[in-house]
Amino acid sequence: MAHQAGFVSIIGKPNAGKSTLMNALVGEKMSIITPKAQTTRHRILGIVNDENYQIVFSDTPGVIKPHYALHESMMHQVDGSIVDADLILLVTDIYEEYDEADVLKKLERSEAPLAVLINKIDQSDEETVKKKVEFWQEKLNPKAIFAISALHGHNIKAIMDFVIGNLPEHAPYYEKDALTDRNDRFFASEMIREQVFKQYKKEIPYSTEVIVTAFIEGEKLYRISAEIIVERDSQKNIIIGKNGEMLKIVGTYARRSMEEFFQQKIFLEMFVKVIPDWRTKKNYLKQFGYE
Ligand code: GDP
Ligand code: K
Ligand code: MG
Repeated sequence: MAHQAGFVSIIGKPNAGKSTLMNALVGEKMSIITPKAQTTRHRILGIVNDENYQIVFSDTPGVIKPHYALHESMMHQVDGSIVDADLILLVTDIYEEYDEADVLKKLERSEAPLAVLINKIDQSDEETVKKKVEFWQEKLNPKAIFAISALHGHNIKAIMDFVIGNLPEHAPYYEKDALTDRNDRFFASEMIREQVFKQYKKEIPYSTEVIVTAFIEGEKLYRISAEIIVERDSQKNIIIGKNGEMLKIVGTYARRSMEEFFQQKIFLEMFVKVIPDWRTKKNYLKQFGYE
């Protein structure tokens, strides 16, 4: 049998469950997940390898209207992932509303086979699911519609079968033991950012970037240094907290995630730095890896 390989883009609105789905499909925690919108800022690849196929899933930021330069970069990545796709999985929260202006417009430009995934059916009932299936049938007439729960792993197998059934014949794009295109530093910074999203309120997570400045793989432990970058002094004080308590909490949880992910003991040190309005400045965005 000829080898199959292809790019599968996971798109949808913020909080639909894209990152949860990607992790369920790949079986590893590649993408950070929080209840807040716009947690995912970069396109992240998760690769599933088998003797006969290689599926390259691509988790993307949620589709939004750009308000500042960082958002523009995020939407650029969504557009790119639609153009490159051999297959598209549109994830929708069963209770979210759709109109022509959002994701649908972006999909019109693609000829790739599309499956609509109606997610979070664990929070719903049969009647609502049936109505949503009809809605999507009417709206997009996709190749397949699945009612799923990414969180509980419901119908993940059906999606995998659909993907494999529609994957083009192609040589592998990546090494057959590759899990992702991202390096260890990226995952380390994402695990800190996940805690920033979980531990702080309001604009703090959106004003924060995390850069890993050192990643030293010792025999007994990894030494990781990171900068937490915020936009103002007041935010720096909030990040650190009274007597450094908040930063300590972030560090403890991030370190635990890293120890699980890397299967190594981790020594983590973090510094908080202010770069005024970094989100709106193209030179900083470029430096932080947003194209
Ligand atoms: P993304 O912004 O589209 O990447 O969404 P996330 O994967 O970050 O998930 C957003 C929130 O929805 C998180 O709190 C998830 O735990 C939750 N979530 C994702 N899938 C499901 C699901 O199938 N059922 C329920 N009840 N919650 C889910
Ligand atoms: K989210
Ligand atoms: Mg996400």
